[in-house]
Amino acid sequence: MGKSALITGITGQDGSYLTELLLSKGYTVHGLVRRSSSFNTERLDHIYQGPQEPGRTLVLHHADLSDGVALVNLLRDLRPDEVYNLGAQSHVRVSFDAPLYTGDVTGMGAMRLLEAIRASGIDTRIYQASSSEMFGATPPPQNERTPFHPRSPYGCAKVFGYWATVNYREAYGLFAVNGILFNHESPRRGETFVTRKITRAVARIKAGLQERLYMGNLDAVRDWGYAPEYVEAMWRMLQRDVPDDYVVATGQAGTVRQFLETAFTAAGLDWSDYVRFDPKYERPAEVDALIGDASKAEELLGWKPRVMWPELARVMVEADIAQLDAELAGTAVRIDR
Ligand code: NDP
Ligand code: GDR
Repeated sequence: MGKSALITGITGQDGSYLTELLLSKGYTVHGLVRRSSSFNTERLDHIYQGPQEPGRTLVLHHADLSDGVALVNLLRDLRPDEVYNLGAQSHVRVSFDAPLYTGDVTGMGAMRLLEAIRASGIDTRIYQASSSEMFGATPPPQNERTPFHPRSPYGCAKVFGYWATVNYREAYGLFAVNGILFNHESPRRGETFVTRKITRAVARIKAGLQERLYMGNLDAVRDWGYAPEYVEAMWRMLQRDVPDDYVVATGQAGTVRQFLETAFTAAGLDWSDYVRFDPKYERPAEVDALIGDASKAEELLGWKPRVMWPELARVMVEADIAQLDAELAGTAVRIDR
């Protein structure tokens, strides 16, 4: 029999790519989905399996990271071989507006899941989606030994989740790992994160549907990688003999301004004709520069990035143009890469 996994945050960017990866490896995948008043499973539509389908390998369950009892019940019933905790309020700017909620779901949610594993007494491995945002103000390059200095409620919550994961490993011998992932993007990236906001705007401006793009700090430096490659690293971390923590990054970074220029140029446009500043998109405290050193992941996981950010920008522009064309033609299809 194949392995089974439970993914929190299965409806998000990474959750959808990880599900595809695990299904391709013969896993049965269980996903934790939170209740929403409208459908929130769009990224999974192309692989969805209905409840009536015999022998289905993708099963969705309603629960929430804020509901510890639901997590215990779910884990006790499913007894998955692996758990991937990808669920979070993951938007840094929004975390300043909803700090307690972010702390509860993104930070305490990780602890609830760890405690649910311990309390249900099951033998499972757990991956915690830690973040380069934990490094915050500490200058690059950042690796596993770099001190944390978070700059947002989101960053603080991720630091809590990180140490909770280390603590459950040390205190209870849980196979618990932290993947410290730097920014990773794709055509499935949420529309309000900077890369997708830009590539989506490029497509709309090109089609004559949008005149301006309002942005915040263009000087921020980020190390953007390609999400499907990053979920492969998550899986590899749980296949090792010993639990450990790993940085996953490309090591190549650009400014938001450079990303803008590359994305607009890919569509034959000059970004400075369209982009304007709006302080609304600035943050009370900014993370100036993140550039990761993933040599440990390369050495121990055999993981290496292939797509660097300029190519990624072009891929995302192409995907957004194709998606918009399909929407305008009334033949909308998901762009899967
Ligand atoms: P997304 O924002 O695309 O997805 C977040 C997921 O969490 C969604 O499935 C969302 O559900 C779910 N979620 C939100 N609140 C709750 C809750 N209360 N209970 C259960 N689930 C909830 O994030 P990504 O896929 O980009 O990232 C995955 C994880 O990795 C996150 O934890 C993120 O913080 C972390 N991370 C991401 C990086 C990146 O660059 N993408 C880098 C480093 C870390 P819904 O669809 O209903 O909103
Ligand atoms: P980040 O990603 O905060 O790094 O967190 P985001 O794409 O939101 O911002 C990147 C940088 O761009 C600057 N910026 C803007 N950002 C947004 N969203 N909108 C704008 O208009 C804008 N203008 C400038 C930001 O100030 C920032 O410096 C992401 C999330 O996926 C986290 O969950 C994850 O942990 C980290 O990446 C690693």
